[in-house]
Amino acid sequence: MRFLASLLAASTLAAPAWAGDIALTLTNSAGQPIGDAVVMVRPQGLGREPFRFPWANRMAQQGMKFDPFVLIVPVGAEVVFPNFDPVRHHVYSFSAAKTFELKLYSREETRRVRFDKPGVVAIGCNIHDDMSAFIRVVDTPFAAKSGANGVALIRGVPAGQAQVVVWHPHLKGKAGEITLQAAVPASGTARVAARGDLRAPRLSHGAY
Ligand SMILES: [Cu+2]
Repeated sequence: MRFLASLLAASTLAAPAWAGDIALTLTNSAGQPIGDAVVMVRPQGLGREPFRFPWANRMAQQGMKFDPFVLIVPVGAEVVFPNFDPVRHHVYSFSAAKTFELKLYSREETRRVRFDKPGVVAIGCNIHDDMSAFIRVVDTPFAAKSGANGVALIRGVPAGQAQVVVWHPHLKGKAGEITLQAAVPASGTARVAARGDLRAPRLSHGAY
């Protein structure tokens, strides 16, 4: 019994005692799913402890494209930019959240950039105008990207009211974002629906 009590005390310290998942589905007004949206959940009492995501902080150039199109990284993350193409790329951003430039480099060479402010960083290539990608720098560990089915699953959110922000680089509306409130259950999954429409992508990266 004493063992069980100390086990419970330990798990309470390690993670919120009551936490649920949020499954957010983003569709357009025709009911079609929207992938590559970033869903950021801010529960009440969100801490400032450092965190990391299970995916790599990596924006590759492969097949004359950036991969992935949208990358979520924690604030303060160092992102690598490996080039797997047999040609040179010249990666840059003029975004307020991070302005940088990685001068021409060639196959397999890797450069790193630190992203120290939350926000949207639009990435382009000076040589190939149609190359476009986005890094969303976030200050919440409760963030995920929607898949091709429009669903983003955020696990282990402390129970209670939470703010949910959905962002996609081509979403119509203010800052490309939709803000919702959700009630996170003490266990199990809250299903949340969001609706938005995409505009035609702009090749100039001036929006951010
Ligand atoms: Cu390029």
